[in-house]
Amino acid sequence: MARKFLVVGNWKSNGNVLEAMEIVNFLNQAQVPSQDVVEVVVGPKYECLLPVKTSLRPDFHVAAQKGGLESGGAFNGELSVKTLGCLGIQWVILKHAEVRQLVDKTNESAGDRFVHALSVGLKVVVCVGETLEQREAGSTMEDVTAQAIAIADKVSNWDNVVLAYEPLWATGTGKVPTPAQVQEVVHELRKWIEINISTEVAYKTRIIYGGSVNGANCKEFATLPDIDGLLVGAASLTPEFVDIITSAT
Ligand code: G2H
Repeated sequence: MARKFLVVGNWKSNGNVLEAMEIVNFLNQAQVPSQDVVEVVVGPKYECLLPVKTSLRPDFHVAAQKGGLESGGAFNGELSVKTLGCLGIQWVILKHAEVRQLVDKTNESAGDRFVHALSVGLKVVVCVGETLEQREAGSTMEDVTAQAIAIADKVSNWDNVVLAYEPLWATGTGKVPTPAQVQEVVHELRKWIEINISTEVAYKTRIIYGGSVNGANCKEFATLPDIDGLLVGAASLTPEFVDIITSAT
């Protein structure tokens, strides 16, 4: 089965409920390819999850931007995966580049969240990517595969895992890698999966690209041979996102 193109809009901590509803309004009216061709997911911040989930068209899905505690308890302010399930949320984004830089700094730190999310059937987008220093030092693949190893150590079934290659230096910065740079890393990552996990997992696991994607550059990333979708930050807050959804077709 071919890998279905996936477009994830990561709204980060932007906006309030009213602004989220404005985005929902233009998404609900958008003419986009059917969900058999392109899968669309949007990730509002926590307080917007339920309003967005209840108002968004049913062929688009909603992701939390964190969540991974198994259930309730004395974890002030944390989100449990069971709560996400009750809200009808089917996706979670973990280890986003900015989270990796500021909060969950080690490769291993999202491990339990990851396991809990998968155990309740959530689909997980997990981000990997190098810093500018690592790229300049020539250790990009070493760093990306170290992050992939920390994920692979926790996963036995890859059906609900999407990897996002998200170079830290291109995230929220407006700095854009060349398509060739993205293809090179993603191709190597898929090869690594094939050698270290299995050919089947390498073939079926979607790897998407994130980092300053916009309406003008989306097509050149969307059409790369090893890219199965896009993770979009700033541009997912604007109607440009609709062009990005259609970029693979
Ligand atoms: C980075 C992306 C999505 P931006 O992957 O989080 O953000 O498109 O703003 O760089």
